[in-house]
Amino acid sequence: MTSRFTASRRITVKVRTRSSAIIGTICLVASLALTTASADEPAAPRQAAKIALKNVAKAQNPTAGAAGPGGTVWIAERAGTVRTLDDQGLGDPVLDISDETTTDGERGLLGIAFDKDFAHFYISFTDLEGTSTVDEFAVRDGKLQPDTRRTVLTQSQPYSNHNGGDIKFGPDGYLYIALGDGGSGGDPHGNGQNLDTLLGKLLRIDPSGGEPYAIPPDNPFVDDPNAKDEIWAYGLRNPWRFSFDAATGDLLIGDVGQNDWEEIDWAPADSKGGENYGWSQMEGTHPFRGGTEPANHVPPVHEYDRTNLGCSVTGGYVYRGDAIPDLKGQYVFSDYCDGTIRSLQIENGKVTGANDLGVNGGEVISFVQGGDGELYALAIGGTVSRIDPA
Ligand SMILES: [Ca+2]
Repeated sequence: MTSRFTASRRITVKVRTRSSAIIGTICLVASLALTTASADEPAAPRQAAKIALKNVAKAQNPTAGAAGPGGTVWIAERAGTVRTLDDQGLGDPVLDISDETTTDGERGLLGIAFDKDFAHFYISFTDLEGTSTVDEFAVRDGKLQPDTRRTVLTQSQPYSNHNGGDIKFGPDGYLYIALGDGGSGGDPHGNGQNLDTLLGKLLRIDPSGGEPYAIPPDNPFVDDPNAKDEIWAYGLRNPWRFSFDAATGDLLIGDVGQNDWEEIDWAPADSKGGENYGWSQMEGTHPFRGGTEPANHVPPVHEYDRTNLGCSVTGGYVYRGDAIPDLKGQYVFSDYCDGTIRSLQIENGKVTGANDLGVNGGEVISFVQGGDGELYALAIGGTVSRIDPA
């Protein structure tokens, strides 16, 4: 089991060879399909976009980020600070909770998010007991209002790892919260498949609809007395980073594997929720330790093994910026242990192309989508890079 924050980077000279072989196979299949191509055939895979990483700032162990008001990008630092990136670089902290969190295990300040119109700001962190915590601040004139801070949701953690921690607002205006299976290894408590715990789940709540929050009435398990009402999707191990496609609303989750398989999960924008992504009966598309595939298992849209491609997937975003036309509509992601920036072309929930974008972002811990749709890669060592055209 690889700890997200301590794994050393591996040298991966075989990556390009392997990726080219995959792309070659896909191209062959696509060209054979051309003879019978019709409107509902998947689009032919595109060539890899040419990108470069532009170093725009140095942060202190950045873990997460969010598009902020006024074209800014807000960066969360693991030890508990939040700083704002603008044309002048990274400013002084606008928030400091460093006396309320620790950085042991996989703990720290792990996620930040704004709601629509930047009215509220949310932080996701582990507290001094390791409890996953989501707090809210009101935002006025682009500034946090410290005296409005309140705790929205907490979840105690049996172990220091697999906290998940990402938070994002969906296109439906609800707050989604990713929680890992609670940790250790192999999901010893069976949390992934247990609908009576928030661990190993993607949650969906309405933080403005009640105190401390309301349950959206169409959440998938509200009528099931044996399931937590907050649950949107389950069977997740450590959904460290997830995102919604800014154009389509589709959901993409990077779920970190146990020993063998890293996976990207996908759900369409019109999903009613309730997806079972399989953990810990399944690791990717493979039964885990003799597990039985659940009848409702939603397999990953993409998985990769750990022989050369990494050991801890870092979920990213579907690129919807303007700077790199060839990258438009492609899902950009990486791996913490490998650092290569990669992209997937996804059509109707099927991967139709996979590219190695030929640049390495170091220990890529997270991606951030700016308000203009451009993407940033965060390396835990501190580098904040914008993904630019080459
Ligand atoms: Ca899975």
